[in-house]
Amino acid sequence: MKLYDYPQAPNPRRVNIFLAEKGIEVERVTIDLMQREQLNPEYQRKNPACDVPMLELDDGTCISQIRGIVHYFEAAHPEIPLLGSSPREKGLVEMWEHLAFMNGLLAIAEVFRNTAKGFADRAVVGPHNYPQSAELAERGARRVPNFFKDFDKRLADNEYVAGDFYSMADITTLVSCDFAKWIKAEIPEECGNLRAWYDRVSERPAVKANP
Ligand SMILES: N[C@@H](CCC(=O)N[C@@H](CS)C(=O)NCC(=O)O)C(=O)O
Repeated sequence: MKLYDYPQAPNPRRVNIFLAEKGIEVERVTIDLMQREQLNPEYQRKNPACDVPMLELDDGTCISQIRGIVHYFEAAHPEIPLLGSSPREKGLVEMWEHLAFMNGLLAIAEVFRNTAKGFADRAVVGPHNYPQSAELAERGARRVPNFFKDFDKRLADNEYVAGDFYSMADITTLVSCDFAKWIKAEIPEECGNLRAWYDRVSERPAVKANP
């Protein structure tokens, strides 16, 4: 089994923290995004989405998309559940992880990918090239403070993002908060609940091992 990885990037970091929390070791192959190795024909044959992370099983099956990868590992290694235990918990983890990805990580990516020089023709992840859009960058910049506020509100009454247990929803929210620094956005002072949660989860060994 091999995990195609680029640990400097936010999305692979989500899976790397998840695996570290579960204590799972996997052989890694680096796909250098700076060299655009994700677009090499050989990699594209394995992963038509042209992104990282991607998991290749010993029988040659290739699973990309973080949801696919974490569900594979959760089913194969159910101990230390990170996608919830009961039906209620599983539903809440899916809900809050998806919201963190859509309204946090993707809002930040909307700014980053539509402004960073090296992404002039690569505003969207995948096999197709798209030009940058100043309007999307501007919209993303308006969405990011709302992500912080909405998650601050959620954490006013909950110890963790999905409830009273640590989960993949925390991992994606944490990675989004760190990714925000790439566009010079920080958790605002007034978001005290989110800040306290951020400080707490940042201390976890799995997070520290995957900075
Ligand atoms: N929706 C994907 C996101 C993966 C993704 O966006 N990965 C980025 C790195 S953070 C990537 O591979 N980028 C390739 C590129 O920029 O062309 C997932 O859930 O796995």
